[in-house]
This record gives sequence, structure tokens and C-alpha cells, in this order.
Amino acid sequence: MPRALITGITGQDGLYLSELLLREGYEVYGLIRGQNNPKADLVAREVPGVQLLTGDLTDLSSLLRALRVAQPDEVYNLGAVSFVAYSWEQAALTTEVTATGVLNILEAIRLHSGDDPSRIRFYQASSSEMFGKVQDVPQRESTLLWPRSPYGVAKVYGHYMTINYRESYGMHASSGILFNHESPRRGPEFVTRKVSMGVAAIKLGLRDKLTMGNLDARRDWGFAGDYVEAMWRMLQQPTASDFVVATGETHSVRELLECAFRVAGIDDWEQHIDQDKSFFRPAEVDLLIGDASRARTVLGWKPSVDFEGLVTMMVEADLRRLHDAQR
Ligand code: F7E
Repeated sequence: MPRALITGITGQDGLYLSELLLREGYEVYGLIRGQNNPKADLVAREVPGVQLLTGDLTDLSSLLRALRVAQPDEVYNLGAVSFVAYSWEQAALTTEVTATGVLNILEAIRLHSGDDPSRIRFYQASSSEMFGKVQDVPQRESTLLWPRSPYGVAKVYGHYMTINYRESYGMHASSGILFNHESPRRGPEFVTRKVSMGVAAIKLGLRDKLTMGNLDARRDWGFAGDYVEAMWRMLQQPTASDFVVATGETHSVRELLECAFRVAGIDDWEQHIDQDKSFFRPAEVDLLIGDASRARTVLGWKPSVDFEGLVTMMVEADLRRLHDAQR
């Protein structure tokens, strides 16, 4: 039975990846941080087969201990301070977890693996935020990185450290440059979920307005359930490498709003939108669109859910959830 250790188990990707690995017959361990973490219950409820270990990406010895208990064949590093807007407010913490945390887990794997650092396969959750002020359209693995937020800068560090450990120690370490990926499990601070929850509440008459930031930003949004499949496929390759994972379609936040309100059957959507400067970012990533042809060719991966399908899935899930809560 193969064994896997996942950091960031409580996030949407951790949950979807756990489901996939359990389906594939893995013994799955999840690293959870803090004392009495309230999200432990969520993991136990959603993916009861996962065994939780306590530890923190900023604490090397806790990572070594987790590796000793889990004895994994594969490690997926999904843990991060992942909300871009927040990264300006807590830049040092973001750096410690999202950048130095990658070094800690790579170093823990190297120390734990003794003579053969390639025996544990490693996945690093890199991000399209690294492209920032984009230098190519669409963005691919070779595009020059130009991050625009402390989060983006931290992810660039993790990305290059992963490549460096592969090249220095022969580790089977792959970096997935994942574009925005969403689902009904997405946290409410991210724009897609904020919109799906807000639109559902407006539809059910629970509120009238949704306050947004920059409506012109464009993102390549895919379904998280599809993207964890790409992560897993990367670690099944004979050699480690880096892959862009994206849909190849780009839409603005305005189009996201239009689509979400349309799914809910509301035409005069602009009347329900306010804008507030506090939701704008000090430096914006204006346009993201990924070229995932390498993932398609080498991993045989392609997305199964398009933009319209994704927005429909999220709005319908929030409508159902709110409707049930009212009963
Ligand atoms: O913002 C704009 C905002 O917070 C998307 C993370 O998973 O994907 C995510 O990062 C866009 C930005 O995601 C609001 O300015 C407008 O242009 O959903 P988001 P993100 O920053 O793209 C990447 C790949 C990651 O790696 C990250 O971890 O939407 N926007 N109005 C807004 N965004 C938010 N959150 N709230 C608004 O009211």
C-alpha cells in the first residue's frame, strides 16, 4: 500500500487530493498545525480515512517526526499562507511559511531519506501568482517570473528551491505551477467563493449587495478536483519536472459576476454590486492565462470542467447550502 503525507490537508486541495489518494489505495497522512485546530473536525468529516499528525512547516523537527511516523512514498506540500491580499499585511509570516517552509520540508526529506534522497517523491504547490506582471501570453513553464505580491515572491523561492534540491541531490521533486483553481470547498475570502456565496444570499433575499474590488483583473479559473489529479500524475512520472496546470481560458472578475448572477437567474446584476478600495491590491496581477500543453502531452492531463461549469457548480452548491440552512 503506497503511503502519502500531505501538508495543507485542511484546504480544498488537501481534501480533494486525499479523496483521490484514498481511492487509489494509499494510506494518507495529513499534517495539521496548531493546538486544537478547529479544522481537524472538517478533515475527519470529509475524508475520514486520513490520519492526522501535528506539525508545522516552520518547525523542522516536527516535519522530521511526521516523516518518521508516516514513512511516506510521496509528500505533497500544499501548506501555505495562501491569500494574496493578506500577504502584504503579514509579509514576514507569509515568507516564513510559504517560502522557508518549502526549504524546511525539502531539508526534512533529505535528512530523513539518508543515502537515497530520491526515494520519497515530492510535490511543491507552485502558483501562477509567480508570473505576476506577465512576460508572455499565455504563460508557460519557461516564462520569466515577475511576482507582484509577497505571496508571489515566496512562491518563487519555493519553486526554485524545489528545482535546486532536484538538481543538487537528485531528489524526485516536481513543481506544479497551478493557475487559480476553485470549488464549493474554496475559502470564502477568495473571489469565486465570495461571489458564489454572495449571489446565493442575494437570490434567497438574505442580502442585497456584494462589495467587490477590481473587476477588470483576469484569471484562468479551473476546478480544484481536476487539478489534484495533475499533482498526482506528476509524482507517477519516472523523472521529476515542472508543469503548468491551467485551462487556457481567461475571464475577468466582471465576467465571473455576470455568469454567477445568470446561473441564479438574476439579470440586473450590476445593481447588486458596490466597489470598495479596501479590496484593491497594492499591486495587481492583471492577466493570467496558462498554456498547459506540457501537462497535456507528458501527463495526459486535461481539465474536465470549464468556466461556466465551474461557476454553475459553485453557485448551485451555495444555493443548496443556504437553502438547507434556512429549513
Ligand atoms: O483574487 C480580484 C483580485 O483572491 C482573484 C490563490 O489561491 O490563486 C489565488 O490567488 C482576483 C484578483 O485569488 C475581489 O484583485 C476583485 O485579481 O480569488 P483571489 P488570487 O489572488 O488570484 C493563485 C493561483 C494562488 O496561488 C493563491 O493562493 O480577483 N478581486 N474583487 C477580488 N478578490 C478577492 N479575494 N475579493 C474581492 O472582493
